[in-house]
Amino acid sequence: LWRARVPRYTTQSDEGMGKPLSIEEVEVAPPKAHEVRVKIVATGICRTDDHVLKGSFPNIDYPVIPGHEGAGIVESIGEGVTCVKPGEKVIPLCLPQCGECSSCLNPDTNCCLKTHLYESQNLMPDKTSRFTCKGKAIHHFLWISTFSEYTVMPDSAIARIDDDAPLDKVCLFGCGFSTGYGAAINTAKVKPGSTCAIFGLGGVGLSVVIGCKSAGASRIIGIDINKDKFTKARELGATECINPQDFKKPIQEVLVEMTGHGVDYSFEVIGHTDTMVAALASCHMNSGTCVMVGAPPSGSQLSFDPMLLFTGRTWKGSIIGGWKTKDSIPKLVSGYMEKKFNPDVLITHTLPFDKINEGFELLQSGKSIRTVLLF
Ligand code: COD
Ligand code: ZN
Ligand code: ZN
Repeated sequence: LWRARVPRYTTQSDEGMGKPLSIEEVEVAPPKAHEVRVKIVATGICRTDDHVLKGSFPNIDYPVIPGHEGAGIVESIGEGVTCVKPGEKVIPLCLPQCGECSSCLNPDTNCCLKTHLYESQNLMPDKTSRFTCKGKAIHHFLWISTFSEYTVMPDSAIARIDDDAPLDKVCLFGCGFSTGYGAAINTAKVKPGSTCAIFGLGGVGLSVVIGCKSAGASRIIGIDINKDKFTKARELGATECINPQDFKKPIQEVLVEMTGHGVDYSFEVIGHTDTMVAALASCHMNSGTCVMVGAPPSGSQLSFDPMLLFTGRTWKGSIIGGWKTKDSIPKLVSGYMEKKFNPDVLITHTLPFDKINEGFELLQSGKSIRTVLLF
C-alpha cells in the first residue's frame, strides 16, 4: 500500500466544518480491474473544491478527498487497462468519457452518463473506496481526488498527455482552462467580429476571455464585482471591463446600452441564479446566445420572464467546455505545447501542497486566480 498525505475534509455533521483542512496519512489501495493509480505531481484549486469544503456541492459523502484539476504520472494499472502505462504523464478527468453511453456515442455531446450528476462518484464503480484513513474508508471526489499524492481512478477518467508537458502548468487543462476556453469555442461557437460579455473573471471566466479572443471576437466585455480582476482580463483580451456596483441600473441594461441591442454571446461564469438571468437578458433579443458555465447552487430554481427566450435568444449549458474529455484534453495540451494558447498567466500562486489552506484563503479573499499546489 502507498501512503499518501491528503487533506481530510470534515464530515457534514462534524463541528469542524469550514475549519482549515488537516493533512492526514491515507492508505491508497492498488488499482482494481480497469483502474489506474496515479502519482499526482501538481493540482490546481478550483472554486468547485471550495464548494465541497463548504458543503454546497451536491451529492457528496464526507469525509472526502477533493481536488479535480491535477496532473501526474501513472504509478500502476489494474487488469484490462490499455489506454495508459506506468510512467506516462496523465491528466485525471473530472468528467469521464466511457465511450459506451448514449452521450459518448453521440458526436455532438460530451456529458458522459457516468458523470456524478447521474451516478455518485464518491466511490469507485464497484462501490468501494481505495482510500483508508486510520482504518476508516474515505470517499473519492468525481472519481479522481487530486488532493492526494497517490489516487486511483477508473480508466474512463484518465487521459494520457504529451511526455514533455510541464505538469505544474498543464494541470489547468483538467478543469479551469478547458471549461472556459471550450465554452467559447465549442458551446457558443463565437464568430469573428462578434461582441461577447463574460460575467465573472475568475480562472474559468478568464479562460472564456482567451477563447473569445482566439475566436476573433472584436469586443470582449468583462464583468466582475472585484475590479482587481480587470488587469488580467485586459491582458488576455478584454476590451472593456465593468463593475455592476458602479451602476444604478441593472447590468443587463448597461450592456444593452453599451452595445445598442445586446451582445452576440454572453457567458455566466459565477454560478449565481441572478447573474444567469442577467446574462440571458444581456444578449441580443433575437440572435443572442447565452452560455451557462457556472454550476447553479444545488436545489436552486430559476425565475425569469419567458419573453427573453420567446423572441429568439438561445440559452445553453456547457460542462467542461463541451469537450469529449479523453479525446480532447490531450489535444488541448498539444496545442499548449505548440503555443496556440497560454493559460500559464492564470497561475498567480504556486505553493507546496502542505500550504493548501493558504491556497484556499487566497481563493476566498479574491487574491488569486489559480493556485497550483506541488507535491
Ligand atoms: N457579479 C459579477 N461578478 C461576480 C459576482 C457578481 N454578482 N459574484 C462573484 N463574482 C466574481 C468574483 O469576484 C470572481 O472573480 C468570479 O466571479 C468567480 O471566479 P472564481 O475564481 O470564484 O471561480 P472560478 O473561475 O474558478 O470558477 C467559477 C465557476 C462558476 C465556473 C465554478 O465555480 C463552477 O461553477 N464550476 C462548475 C461548472 C463546471 O463545468 N465545472 C467543472 C468542474 S469545476
Ligand atoms: Zn473545477
Ligand atoms: Zn459515456
